[in-house]
Amino acid sequence: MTNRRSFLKTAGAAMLGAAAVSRAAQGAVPEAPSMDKATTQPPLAPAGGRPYNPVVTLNGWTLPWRMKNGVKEFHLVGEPVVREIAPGMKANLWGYNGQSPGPTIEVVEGDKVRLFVTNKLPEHTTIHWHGQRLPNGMDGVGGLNQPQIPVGKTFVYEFVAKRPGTFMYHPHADEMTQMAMGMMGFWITHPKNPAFMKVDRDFVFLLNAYDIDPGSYTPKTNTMLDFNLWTWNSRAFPGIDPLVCRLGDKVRIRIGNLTMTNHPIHLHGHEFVVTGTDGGWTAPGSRWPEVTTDVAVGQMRAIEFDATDPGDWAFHCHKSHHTMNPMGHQVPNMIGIDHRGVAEKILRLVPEYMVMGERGMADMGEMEMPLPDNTLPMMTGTGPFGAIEMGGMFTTVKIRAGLARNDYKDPGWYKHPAGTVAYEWNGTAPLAERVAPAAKQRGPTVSVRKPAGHGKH
Ligand SMILES: [Cu+2]
Repeated sequence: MTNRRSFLKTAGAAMLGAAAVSRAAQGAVPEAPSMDKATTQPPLAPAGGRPYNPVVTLNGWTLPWRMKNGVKEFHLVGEPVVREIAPGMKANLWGYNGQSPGPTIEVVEGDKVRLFVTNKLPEHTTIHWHGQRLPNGMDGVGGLNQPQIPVGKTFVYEFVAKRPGTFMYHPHADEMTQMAMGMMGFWITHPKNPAFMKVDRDFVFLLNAYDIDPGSYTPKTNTMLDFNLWTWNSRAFPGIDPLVCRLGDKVRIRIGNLTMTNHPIHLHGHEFVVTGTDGGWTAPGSRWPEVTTDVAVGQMRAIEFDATDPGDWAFHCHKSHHTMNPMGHQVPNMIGIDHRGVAEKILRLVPEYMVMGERGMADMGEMEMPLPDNTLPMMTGTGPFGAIEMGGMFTTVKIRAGLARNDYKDPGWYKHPAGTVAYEWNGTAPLAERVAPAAKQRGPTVSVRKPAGHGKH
């Protein structure tokens, strides 16, 4: 058995940290597979090495590897990519191997791992292996742990995947620009014992955010907080695939946050426990049931639940602006405003002016308003009952009986058993009582005109 010392001896250039590979070593660089699809790819069953239960990357894929003299070798290529954010919108991003985020890396606890990183960006870069235990010179902080990887060069990172758990990778060089452009990926180190913490379905995705003006394609990389596209693995609803689960499955979802704010992630219809954090698995006695868990900036969380109830369950960030797409966040609140006087004047100047918002913004979910090219509507998506009125960080967990073990295909909308859907009351409704004194205390009431049929209040 090779110990770590002899492993590093075989690593050649990597003994000095992540150094440029020699020309001789270049010939030995494994091929770098590339992905041209933005849809969820089936889990990649291990072709060799220690057995493990592969994960499913939401709207992503796992990078194939090769075994060379007992070392798992991967090849990541940092490069400009075009990513479909949702049907109807593409973005010019930077990513790895054809997509942003990059492919998920899957290894097993104790694996010796060698990662070739080729820089095809217009500026230098590095990769930091977020959360890993590794030699300091492999940690990827440009200038601190290694020289940055120059344009056109390939560097080698080499370490033993010591700790099983959930990790991320991203540049630590011109970080603000490179992460705002989409350079990031997921890393899973599976436990040596495949029976440990075994689940039936194991989904992974990153939380990321972009600021792309309606009608444009390239993120504004200097934005600090006011992003307008809130995405999971660089996809926005309705572009995020459903997480398809078989009824009765034990399900894990791992989430990493590489945005500039926290995201309270909320699952409908089921309670879950947080079984994993940045530092590894939580002790069973430390877990408590939740339906929402906050994933702070730079954190990873693994949640687990039993898929006990069939249906299409909403799964989303609970910040309501994070379940909207770019248009309309600057619109003033028009609820209760009588537009008519001003609308007449505006219509003389702008004949196509549309009065909206006086009853709320739900009209936005249904209307077909002309949008600039390459722009997603603010509230969108259509379900079996009509407009879903969502965007951004929203999708569904679809739980169905009778799926095959490895079936992740979208089963379509849930067919509700008769008598299990909320329904309209057709009997007499009691009149709402009005409390006159309280209204008086609030000062003079405003007279609001409602469209015909809604009465006058
Ligand atoms: Cu959020």
